[in-house]
Amino acid sequence: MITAYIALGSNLDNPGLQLQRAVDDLDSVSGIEVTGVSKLYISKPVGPQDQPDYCNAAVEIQTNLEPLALLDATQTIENHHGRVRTIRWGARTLDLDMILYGDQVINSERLTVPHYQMHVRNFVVLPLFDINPELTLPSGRLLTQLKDELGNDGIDVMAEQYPWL
Ligand code: A4P
Ligand code: MG
Repeated sequence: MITAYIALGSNLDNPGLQLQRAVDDLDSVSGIEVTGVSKLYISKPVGPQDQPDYCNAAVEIQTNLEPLALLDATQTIENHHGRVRTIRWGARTLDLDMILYGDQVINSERLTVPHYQMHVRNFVVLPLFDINPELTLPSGRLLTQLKDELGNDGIDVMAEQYPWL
């Protein structure tokens, strides 16, 4: 079993509920068990500003799926949530990003892990910190250090304890 971390984001069609359902969807995949869930956050959009605020969260999972099989599973869930891919960084019903997969570094056509934007996004780092404040990245950097650097600009807690709603 590998411990992996998935970041969740949504800013369309009842975002909080989209994320709550996505946690349950992930847990019901064969080969994935959700073992930690962050607080639920609301955050200002990064990228195009003419879109609604986002709900963001993260989960810790134990999985026996290989990285690409895990990506297939998360993309299937995105599609079931009515995800339509149009504008880069544009509005979406559900975005599931693989942030960490054990301590592996992956650079393939379909997959970059750790996620290439994680160290500039407090809406990814704060939820991970809720679940595992001791986390160390494959590079050796401490999550707690990233969290201090990024601060709390543009992000607030919406709900503390899962189930959030
Ligand atoms: N891909 C490569 N690495 C990964 C990975 N680690 N996890 C590939 C998931 N996918 C990965 O993703 C495009 C391709 O990236 C996939 O087909 C996969 O093979 P996508 O989800 O289809 O496209 P996207 O989400 O529009 O692009 P991208 O770059 O993933 O966008 P982001 O970075 O997810 O940005 N503001 C706030 N406040 N909160 C947010 O959650 N999210 C975004 C989306 C913008 N602004 C935001 C938020
Ligand atoms: Mg994405």
